Amino acid sequence: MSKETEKSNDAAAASATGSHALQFGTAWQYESATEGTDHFEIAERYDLFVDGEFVAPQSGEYFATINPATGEPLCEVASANAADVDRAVAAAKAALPGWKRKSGDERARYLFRIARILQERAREFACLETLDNGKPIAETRDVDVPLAAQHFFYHAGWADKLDLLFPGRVPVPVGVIGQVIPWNFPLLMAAWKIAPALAGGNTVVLKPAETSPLTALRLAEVFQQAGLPAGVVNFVTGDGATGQALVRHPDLDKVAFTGSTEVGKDIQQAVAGRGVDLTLELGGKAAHIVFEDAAIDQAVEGVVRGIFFNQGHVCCAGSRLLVQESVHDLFVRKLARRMERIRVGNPLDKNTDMGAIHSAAQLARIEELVAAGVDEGATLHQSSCELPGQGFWFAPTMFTNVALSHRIAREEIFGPVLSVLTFRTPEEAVEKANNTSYGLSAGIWTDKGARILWLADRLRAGVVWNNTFNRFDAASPFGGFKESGFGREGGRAGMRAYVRLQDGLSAG
Ligand code: TAP
Repeated sequence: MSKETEKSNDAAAASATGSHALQFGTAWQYESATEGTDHFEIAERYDLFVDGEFVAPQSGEYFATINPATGEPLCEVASANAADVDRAVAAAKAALPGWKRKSGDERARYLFRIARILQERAREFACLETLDNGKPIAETRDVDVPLAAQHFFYHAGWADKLDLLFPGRVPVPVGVIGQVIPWNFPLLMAAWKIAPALAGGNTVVLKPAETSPLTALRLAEVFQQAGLPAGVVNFVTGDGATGQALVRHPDLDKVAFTGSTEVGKDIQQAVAGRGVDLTLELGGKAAHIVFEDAAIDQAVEGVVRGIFFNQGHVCCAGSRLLVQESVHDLFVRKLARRMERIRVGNPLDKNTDMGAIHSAAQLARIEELVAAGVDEGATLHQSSCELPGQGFWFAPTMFTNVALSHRIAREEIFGPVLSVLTFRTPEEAVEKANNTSYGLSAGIWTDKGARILWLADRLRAGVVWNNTFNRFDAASPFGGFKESGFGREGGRAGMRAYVRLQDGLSAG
């Protein structure tokens, strides 16, 4: 047996037993009962992706990326300093004239090709995302990767129809775009940012989050495979300092950021007065409102999806449940019973519902806020599930007897923790739902269509889901009000953020 086969068999056995022993630079096997076996490699070390190739960082520094399910390092990744960022921006700037000269039809063909390759390599991407992020394979396989491919398909469709999007105006590219993304949907957030930028004729430098860079680097391989011209997309990996250097670079025409409200405010100051376009997709504390006339069992499922999907590491998570007082006890009883059935464990197991908390730092933040909830007098309910001994884990958690003033009702926990409040009238539901500095999303469960319209009109949230939650589509714009940011991603509104509109008349 070759060394490689030996390693991959060890990895497969480890994943099957739930003990993911792993070394740097290993090979992985993902076995599916119905679809055969996939095999892919994780290199020992990844460089920056600049001007169409992988290059060693001028910083000479690398950092480890960790598998959250084990706490063990997966591999090393280059840390870009200001000089590396400068090189990447220079590559994007040099590539801009050639890329924006291409016809919309030509740009569309690249995007279609990228989307198709992503689909062909879907299982490899799903496994890699699960290993680097900790989220369950059922989610990376059914949500993250298909939606990432959908974003490239969708924006390929716009690339040659921009004139139809903006009738009477002439859409032109913004220019060189600096993009910074978080760790909770690493591949999907990269797709949300890159696809519209390329469709609009812009070039890109993107910084993935320090703790989840691997699928962006593999996306770079897809771009090579698709023959995307050198420099059109560049990836600089690193920590917050790399992000700071990027958003402050003088040659950017636009910054697009997804992440925390705190960092969003810092970026707003950094770009102020520079004539740089800015879009911010920030945090949230969504109200999920359940009326007594709702289909209660379906609403319970919706609430579970709203807060426990992706371990609650979701900006639009339904983290504040507002339930009508008359059905509160029944609803909480059903929810507590349902929480017991959430399977928490090995993210590579297809039957797992909830995977690992993404990092030790995020786990510490969740623990701190849960302790604050207990101290402030809310009642804690936790699933009795057994948590693995290694890695970062937190059980599905719910608080009842929560007051609006409690930290768990105000601050974004970004974990599998639900705060339950009550209301009596629709007016009170709206008042409580809007009593937050955030305004990203909200959900409504009721049998009455008129009530949905009445509430949706009054909720200060960029996205309002009705009798469903956490549904995404490339054609549907996504973004926030208030401290959840501005600008939209997806749909026509998302495309608008990646073009500037000129007016002009031609002679004759
Ligand atoms: P942040 O700590 O804000 O980090 C986001 C990204 O910014 C990371 O790549 C980070 O690098 C980088 N960064 C950190 N400091 C920076 C600075 N001063 N200048 C430029 N870049 C900087 O957020 P996070 O913890 O990764 O993600 C969770 C947050 O993202 C939550 O608040 C969540 O609600 C929000 N989020 C929002 C959305 C939408 S669409 N609204 C979607 C997903 C997540 P490092 O990671 O390397 O430090």
